[in-house]
Amino acid sequence: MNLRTPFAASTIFILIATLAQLATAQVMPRGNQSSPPGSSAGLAPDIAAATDAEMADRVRQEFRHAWEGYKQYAWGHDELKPLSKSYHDWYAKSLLMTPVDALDTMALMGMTDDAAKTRDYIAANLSFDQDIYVKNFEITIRMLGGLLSSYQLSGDKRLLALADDLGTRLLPAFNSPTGMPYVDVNLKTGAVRGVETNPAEVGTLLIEFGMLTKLTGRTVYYERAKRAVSELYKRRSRIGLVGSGINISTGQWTDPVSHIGGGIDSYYEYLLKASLLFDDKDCQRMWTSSIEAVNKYLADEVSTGFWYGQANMNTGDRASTYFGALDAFFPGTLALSGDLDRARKLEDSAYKMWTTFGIEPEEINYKKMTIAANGYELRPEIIESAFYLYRFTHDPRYREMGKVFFDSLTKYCRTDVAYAALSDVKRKTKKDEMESFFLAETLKYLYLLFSPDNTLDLSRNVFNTEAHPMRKVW
Ligand code: DMJ
Repeated sequence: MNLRTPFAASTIFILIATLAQLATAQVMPRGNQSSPPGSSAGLAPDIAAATDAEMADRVRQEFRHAWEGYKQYAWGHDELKPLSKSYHDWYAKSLLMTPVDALDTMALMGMTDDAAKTRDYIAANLSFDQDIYVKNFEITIRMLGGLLSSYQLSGDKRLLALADDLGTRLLPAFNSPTGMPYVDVNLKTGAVRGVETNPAEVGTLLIEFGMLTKLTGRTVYYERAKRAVSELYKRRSRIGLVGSGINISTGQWTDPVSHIGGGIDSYYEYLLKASLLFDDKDCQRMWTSSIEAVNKYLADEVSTGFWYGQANMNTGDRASTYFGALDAFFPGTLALSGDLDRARKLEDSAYKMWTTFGIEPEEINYKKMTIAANGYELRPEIIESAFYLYRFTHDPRYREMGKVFFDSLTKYCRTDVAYAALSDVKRKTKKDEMESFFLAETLKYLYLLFSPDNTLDLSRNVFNTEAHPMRKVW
């Protein structure tokens, strides 16, 4: 790990992570927490025997398979429908979501020719001058994030110009009485709508808008996104938790249930990551006090393992015991913060969730180990966490887990033209959806899990929540 970075906060975090890693290595031989995950999971023999380089290559082949399916049946549109072999656009006009989201994965996988052709297509055909209301959060993490990381990887200024244009069109979202963003913004008129939102939609903008400021010199982006997250943090409860719903006009909470899952998840992730990427001391302070409350009130050690559940943000009383595919990002964030102990334990629980049902359900009741939401959306989070844990521990256990994830994906989600989400993880019933994050995140983290560390240097890059790497250089 390279410690020669001019970023003081990053250095401290990396140092903590490294020390924790060394401490772990001293007390535990590698992979000793239990038997290697792959050994009992009925892996296909060729996967069980595959080397790391072979696994990385197999993941690349599967990316290519899904990308070819998109190109053949959905080219120019937002997403491929893998069963009907048609396409889906989020709005009245396509925003080329899959190509923009998938572009940096191609670059990292060395698919230079595809990446160059896709960049040219995006530059020639993507226009944000559209009279459509878009979701500020989703368009920021997928489109703005994708354009910025691909700009940094390629140096193609056309992508930065598109990102700057998109950022300008999204800025009206912040014109609310509190400074927290409206849910939707019209890209042409700047009209806004949607006052009922959640911490993730308010707090998951600073990495992308912050990078825009660093790369264009326009300070308004950083200021607006930073104000939004600070206004949210200011409204945390007396015991330091945030709820699931907030009104951005009144600043009042509309749902007091606190957790680390969908709707709150990346708010925490970005407090930590913005402190690392921008050396932002306010974010570091907000992260430190938030994680203390989260560990105190949401962490839950029960007979089935170590989990994070739901609690009332004002009293801290346990509200329910659900954990799901989205929550599985948290071992990765804990690992990045240096807390390898909790990160390892939580990833073990998440892995148990995956293997109990043959693939990961959207949500389970972790006390009873029963399914609460019965789908698999091709989500990346558990793989993302295995990737971070592998990088910080080099414990082969996490690559073994990766083989199991890959095996289940190819067994249950692969179609003749691409990959499909599951509507029912028990019956392994496919549905006609392949979200862009499958190419942006799921296959990227799986590829990086099996690739040499220098494929993407974690001391110089911070991933946005859609797995777009942002380089600490501007
Ligand atoms: C992605 O769009 C992002 O990872 C987001 O933070 C959560 N949901 C999906 C993937 O599951």
